[in-house]
Amino acid sequence: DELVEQMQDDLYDGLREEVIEGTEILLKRGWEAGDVLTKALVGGMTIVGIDFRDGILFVPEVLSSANAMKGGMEILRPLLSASDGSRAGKMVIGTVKGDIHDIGKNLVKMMMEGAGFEVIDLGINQSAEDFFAALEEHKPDILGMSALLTTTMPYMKVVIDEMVAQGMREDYIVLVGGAPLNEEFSEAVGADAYCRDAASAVDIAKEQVA
Ligand code: B1M
Repeated sequence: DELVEQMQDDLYDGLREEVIEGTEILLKRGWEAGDVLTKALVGGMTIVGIDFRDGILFVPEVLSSANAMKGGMEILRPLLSASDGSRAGKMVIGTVKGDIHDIGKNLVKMMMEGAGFEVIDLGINQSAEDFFAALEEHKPDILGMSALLTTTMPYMKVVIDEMVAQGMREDYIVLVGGAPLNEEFSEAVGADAYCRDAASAVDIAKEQVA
């Protein structure tokens, strides 16, 4: 599709208004919100990621792309989080200490809300103490942690070890996610499950809470 390619280019170039407009046009053409998200937005960000890795794009450019992607996500948000009002469960989620990537986490939040979960989003750069304060306050079923860096993902183990030490590990389902993680890692740090993407986070959360 030509428009999808154009949107991926616009996302690459950090053109927020154009990405918003493209999102609106695809929806008007009858596209499902989830398809606009994966094909146009996530697809575009994947290309950005490759050129970022290869030193073709730098932080300021990637920030503009992230900002453009968030513009599109704002349009999709009400469609993806059109909850049926039922309460599937409660989740506290945040990106771990030292890590400021939040697009994936925001997506998980949106899709979980769409599936009827109540989600308390702590934001980025969350320490174990921050997580514990939120668990204490909100008493969720699930603790979700996100990490996008190989240097920050070990912090998930710090949080989980501390939960064990404080005798509260069994009180929560711990789900982890982020591009550099895998099932093996999730098991090694003592999480209940690894979530490959936002859709599988929803499936796994439903399964685990039931
Ligand atoms: Co960063 N960055 N970045 N970056 N960045 C990566 C992660 C990187 C892979 C790029 C690369 O080199 N190819 C690389 C990490 C390499 C590594 O660790 N081995 C990297 C680097 C190196 C860095 C900096 C260190 C660069 C620098 O400063 N020199 C720096 C670190 C800053 C910090 O955190 N301390 C940095 C900064 C940034 C920006 C600020 C410019 C920007 C972030 C903006 C923002 O988030 N607001 C940015 C971006 C955008 C990226 C890439 C290009 C895209 C990430 C993204 O949003 N993907 C990324 C390359 C890549 O991943 N291909 C990269 C789209 C998103 C929908 O996917 O986040 O994977 P994702 O989330 C998915 C799943 O993983 C899962 O579901 C989501 C939806 O399907 N999921 C969960 C995620 N979290 C979950 C939690 C759950 C469940 C599922 O809980 C239950």
